[in-house]
Amino acid sequence: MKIFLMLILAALFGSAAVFSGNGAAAPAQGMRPESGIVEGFYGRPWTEGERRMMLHFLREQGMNLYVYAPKDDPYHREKWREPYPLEEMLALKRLAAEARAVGVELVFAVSPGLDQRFSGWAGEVDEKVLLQKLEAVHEMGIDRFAIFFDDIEHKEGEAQALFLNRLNKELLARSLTEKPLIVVPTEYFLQDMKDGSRTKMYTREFAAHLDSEIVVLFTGESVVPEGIRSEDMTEAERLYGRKLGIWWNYPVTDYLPGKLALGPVQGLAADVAERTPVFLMNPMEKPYLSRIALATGAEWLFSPSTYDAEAAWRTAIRKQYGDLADEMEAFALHSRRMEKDWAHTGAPDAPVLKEQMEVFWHKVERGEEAAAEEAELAREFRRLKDAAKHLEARLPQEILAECLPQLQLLAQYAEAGEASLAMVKARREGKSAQEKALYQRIEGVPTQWQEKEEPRLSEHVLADFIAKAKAWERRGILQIEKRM
Ligand code: 14T
Repeated sequence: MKIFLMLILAALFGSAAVFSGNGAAAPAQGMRPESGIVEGFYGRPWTEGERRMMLHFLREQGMNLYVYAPKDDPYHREKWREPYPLEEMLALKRLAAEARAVGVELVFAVSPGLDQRFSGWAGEVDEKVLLQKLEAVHEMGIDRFAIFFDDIEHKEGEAQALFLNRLNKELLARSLTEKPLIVVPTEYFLQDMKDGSRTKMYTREFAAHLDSEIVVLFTGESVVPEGIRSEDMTEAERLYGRKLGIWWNYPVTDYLPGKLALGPVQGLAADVAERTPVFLMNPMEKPYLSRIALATGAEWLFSPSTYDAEAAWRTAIRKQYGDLADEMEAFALHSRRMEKDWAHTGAPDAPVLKEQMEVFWHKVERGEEAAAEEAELAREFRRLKDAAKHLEARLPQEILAECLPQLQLLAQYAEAGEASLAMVKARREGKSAQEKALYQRIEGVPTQWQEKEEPRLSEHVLADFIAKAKAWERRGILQIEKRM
């Protein structure tokens, strides 16, 4: 009887090990893909403490991968040939130990593509140097590796693939790892894979030569897309001739660091979760505030067909912010959408309030009675101002340090919103001195931005409301001057 039970257990765990050992295969029926984050943003790499916090957080969310790939760690990318200094080596060792203790797998990535050479003697030298680097990292207790070729000039598909195949084999042969490499090709989104003959050639050559067990990551139709449709996945799978892992670029904000991505993960088709072997989210430079989006991403991955982004978002905030949840939700609602020429993603900022504001201005501009709308907006501005003040006083300092400028901007917008309402009312009541004084209170409030680093939020809602109020007042003044 005992032996029989052991046989069943061995069969169960044995087969699970076979599947989880092969990252390239589609997840077996009913098996969860591997999941977690890729610390893969441009900007200040996280501290050791932040990374430890994140390891624990991932485990709590049921995720199991942490890919180490900070673009601005010089030893990851620019100075990839150089070994880590002792201090940083030891920090990696401590992190690897923590990851093991927590039950999250730490994957170490190198991005050698800026100047790696693939042929001749120089090619051999670079390959040796890279292997030595991974060997040193392995000695620190890390036994899974990744190579990223994103964001580089030269794309030599065949040379990259042949190099990756050799490296993959060598790592396995030397027992530095038991799992195939994870890689990002130079064309990692659909527009690039398909556009132009030159680029098409890269993907074809890379795919044709790359060993089928190597795991390729994909971001969707663009670097930062609205979502991933089932068809996008099918097409990219066809182009790369394998199931693809996902590198999801939300809540990352490196291309617009003045805005915080505090919304839910959304736009990912349910069957994407069932087809991908690996789901990785690229977070913000701000690890604590990244947890809202990351928690929703985990929720999507584990219940893709019933996933409700808005509900998951509220739940994540409840869980993470306890008795500050109402205030945090009010704040976060104004900082979800990421938009910048080539990047468009995330849930809209405060869409209901935006509608109410549009109704208000519509009526005001026609000289119609808007008392109900005005009262409603006044209540909302008051609530936002209180929330901002409350959060500024009560948020744990490590979280406050990540959002103080944006919280202050929220308070400033809420106050300017109140002033705007009062200004409209003063005009109606013919109190022109008061109207003018109120205008002066909103005049200097920022509603346009020069630098991507400048704090911003609610661009199309609160900022837009203040901008409209300014324009409305200026038009009014012009008309009065004309009559004089
Ligand atoms: F490897 C990739 F999947 C990827 O997304 N690479 C980078 C990533 O490190 C960065 O955090 C992310 C968001 O900015 O986008 C990729 O980097 C780019 C790509 C661009 F097309 C940065 C600027 C670009 F114009």
